[in-house]
Amino acid sequence: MLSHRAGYQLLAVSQRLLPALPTRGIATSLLTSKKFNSPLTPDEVPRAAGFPTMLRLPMQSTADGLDACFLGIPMDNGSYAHRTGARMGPRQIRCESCLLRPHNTHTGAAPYESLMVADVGDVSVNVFNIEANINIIHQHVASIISDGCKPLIMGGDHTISYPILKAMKEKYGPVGLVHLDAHPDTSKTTFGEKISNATPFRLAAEEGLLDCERVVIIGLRGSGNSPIDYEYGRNLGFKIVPAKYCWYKSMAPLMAQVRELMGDAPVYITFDIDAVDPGYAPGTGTHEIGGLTSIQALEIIRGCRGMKIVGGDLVEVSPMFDVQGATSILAANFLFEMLCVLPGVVYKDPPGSDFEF
Ligand SMILES: [Mn+2]
Repeated sequence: MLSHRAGYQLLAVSQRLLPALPTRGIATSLLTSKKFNSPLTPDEVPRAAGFPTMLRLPMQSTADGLDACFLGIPMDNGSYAHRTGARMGPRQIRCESCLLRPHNTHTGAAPYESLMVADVGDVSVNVFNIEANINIIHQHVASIISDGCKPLIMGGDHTISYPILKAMKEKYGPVGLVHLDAHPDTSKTTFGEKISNATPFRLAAEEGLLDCERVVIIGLRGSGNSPIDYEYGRNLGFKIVPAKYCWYKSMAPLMAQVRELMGDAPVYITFDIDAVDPGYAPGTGTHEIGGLTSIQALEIIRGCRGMKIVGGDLVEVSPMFDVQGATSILAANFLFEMLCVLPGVVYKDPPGSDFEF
């Protein structure tokens, strides 16, 4: 497995070749006494250089010593969409994530001064066998969370949330769920099969993986298979927020209510990129018009601050249908925002506006 050491070597080489460059103490802090991992900055190594780890973080093969990690699950053989390709999501999100910087200037979050974070690579999935993948993903995630590391997971199609939630339930008990999606993903079967990206939350509910009264689905819309597509979850206690109730509004008041509902118990975030309008997120399999804006999605993730978040995923980015990487850049930003709301992240005063309006 490739290590971040290569990045350090690049750094050392560049500083030998360019001694006049201001170093601002970066080299010594990175190589010696840094308490937490830091992403490479473009002052050290240009964005187009080096290995494209998530957010330019160091890479390691296990979650040892980590408070949080980024994990890829490049699986799309559970996809029910006619536009597949989400297996390429983790790779493209990592590539586009090289744009991001370490501080969340707009919320004040300083995740790399608060948590030990790294990219722990990808789950080696079986490209032919969905049932095998359920076990592979379950066991892999279980090993990552065994010491309390909080995984932020890049899909992959939405099937992956089912085995992830199996691992979460074993560690934390039934979890609350903040679920952003155009679709409820609670179908009984697809093509007679019980496991697909249309069924993960029915399976999770059937197996007791969810604290159903603390499940909130935001962004539902589009044509349906029946007039009662949303009723399966609702009958179990899921809270439903169809997209039309979000139109023209800030999500901050909604999230205040969601935080109250979630209380102090564990919460998992699952974010299907198709919750966002295809105008912002074209690179996905199942477009539905009238979706959330990128601003509303930010408000929802930022509104999760204060919850006992134990992990999250962002799924269904399909780079082949992406326009100039826009969806992957959006996904990279949303995953960074999820990192920023994990418990323990320190916040500093963000810059205000000089006008109130
Ligand atoms: Mn979904």
